[in-house]
Amino acid sequence: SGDPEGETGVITKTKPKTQRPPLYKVLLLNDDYTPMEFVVHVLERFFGMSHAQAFEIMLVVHKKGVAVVGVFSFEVAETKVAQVMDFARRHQHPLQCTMEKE
Ligand code: TYC
Repeated sequence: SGDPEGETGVITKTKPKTQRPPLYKVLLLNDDYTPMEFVVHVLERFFGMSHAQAFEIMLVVHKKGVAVVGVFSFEVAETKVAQVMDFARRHQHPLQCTMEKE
């Protein structure tokens, strides 16, 4: 009694858990028809990549079938997916972009 740390003399600290929002991966999928240059343009335009970076990631998708192109909050990820899907549709390319919880 009279011991705020209990009777053992061992001090235990409780760390307040800071709440972080969940993050979402935005994925780009390969297909046989979307031109490589169009995909590079999408990565530059919507994901702020340099031309070299965009070309590199485009080749990863082309060879492996899918790649993570960015990690964002739910709202930003949702917006990126919608922007890419709309841009691809307007240009009549079958490019697919999706998101998944990290
Ligand atoms: N496979 C396409 C082609 O050969 C290029 C491509 C790359 C398409 C990445 C989609 O997400 C993609 N023209």
